[in-house]
Amino acid sequence: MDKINGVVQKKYVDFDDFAAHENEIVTITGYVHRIREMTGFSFVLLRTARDVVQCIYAPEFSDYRWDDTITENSCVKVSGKVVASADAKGNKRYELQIHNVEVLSRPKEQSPIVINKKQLDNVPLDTNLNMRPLTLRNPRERAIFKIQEGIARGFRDFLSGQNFTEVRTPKIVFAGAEGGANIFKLDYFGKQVYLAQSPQFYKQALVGVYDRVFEIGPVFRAEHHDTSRHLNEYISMDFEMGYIDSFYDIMNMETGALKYIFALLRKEYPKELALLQVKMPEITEIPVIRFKDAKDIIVNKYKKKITDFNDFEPEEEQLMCKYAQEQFGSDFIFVTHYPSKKRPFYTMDDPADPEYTLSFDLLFRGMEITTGGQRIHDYDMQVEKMRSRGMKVEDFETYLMFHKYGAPPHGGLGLGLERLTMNLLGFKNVRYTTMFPRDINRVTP
Ligand code: AMO
Repeated sequence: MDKINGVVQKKYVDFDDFAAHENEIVTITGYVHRIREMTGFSFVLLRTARDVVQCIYAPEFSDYRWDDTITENSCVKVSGKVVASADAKGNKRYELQIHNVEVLSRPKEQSPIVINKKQLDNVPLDTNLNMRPLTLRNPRERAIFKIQEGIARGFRDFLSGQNFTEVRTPKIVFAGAEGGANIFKLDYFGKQVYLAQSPQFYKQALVGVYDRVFEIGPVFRAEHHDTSRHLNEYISMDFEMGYIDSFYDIMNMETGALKYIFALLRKEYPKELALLQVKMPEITEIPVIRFKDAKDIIVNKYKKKITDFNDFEPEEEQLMCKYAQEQFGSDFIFVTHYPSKKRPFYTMDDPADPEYTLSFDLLFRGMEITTGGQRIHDYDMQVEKMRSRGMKVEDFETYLMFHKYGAPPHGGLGLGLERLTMNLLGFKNVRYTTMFPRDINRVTP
């Protein structure tokens, strides 16, 4: 009988290990990315999981003879000798002198678009998204999502180190947590239910269990407009923490998480950062401004006419980011004390001025990436606020169990992963930083 012992042997060498194998024969696997025939030899670029490795075929390296039927996008196993060379700038690098190529599979057709350059040249966004399984193979495209992986990983690592428990909450829910019309309704065996707009109710309940929780998961918003910053499904990085002194604890925790994330990217994702020419933000401290004061600055300094006194328009977010850059040299700015009218029912009003809330947004390079704040933890206060908003309290019985049976002062936030990635990498449309976007016109691939 066969038995499996769980010992996973590394079968092939990674490009990162080439230095340790200089002048040795190794085997690597990957896609044939590009073949360039020269006089007497050929460059064969091999696309491995994270690199494009330069391999060289020449008859003098071995008895192996190049098979002319090998095309780009063939999956191959290449053996050869690791040799040191220099790139155009004279930096040491490694390449592989081919001794053998084993073809594992061949593409049925040639790729309809050119993906084997550093970047997708002149491919319209729509085509890029229509052909995601293919376009994501482009080194620059895949680097976007490698960096995104690093962001989520940093968020998780940092919070785990701060005694947060990772949780997973349902996405089919009994009620919308965030209000507004952007909720997807679902027929659930004849009963109307919804797709979760956020894990809000659950993360609050779990503060009563673990004190500190976080979740990285999909949330759903039925956005009726086609904008460059809204998706119908996005990844929300949420946390919620109990026993806070004020919502400043939340902003501090987020600032710590961001510092950690950027340090992790610098350390472990330098290839992708270089490929995408990312301008990394430097965070020491993040300036904080009240919503009311921000509106004054927008009017007085930037001479903009305000049309919405309770929220920011996208252009106003841009102006506040400009202000943060000019005044503090910061890519980030926290805006606090948003008007109560525009914040969800669970938000704690400011006892000093109940028209405003103990809440905040974080703006980054021109756009809101986070909403957070302190929540109501007192049962009567929460019920009262729900009633004042015309909500049917009976419908929220299970949500209110948390408040009814004892809740600590607490708060948290939701950080949009695609938006953070978008503004970090300098894209103008959030679809570029969404692997398989869902918007009003798109549910495929
Ligand atoms: P909010 O609704 O402001 O707050 O969402 C939090 C963050 O999620 C991102 N985001 C979106 N990203 C892409 N497409 C969308 N349609 C979209 N909508 C929102 C933004 C935003 O800042 N429960 C609260 C958070 C909390 O207080 O804990 C909430 O969901 O980056």
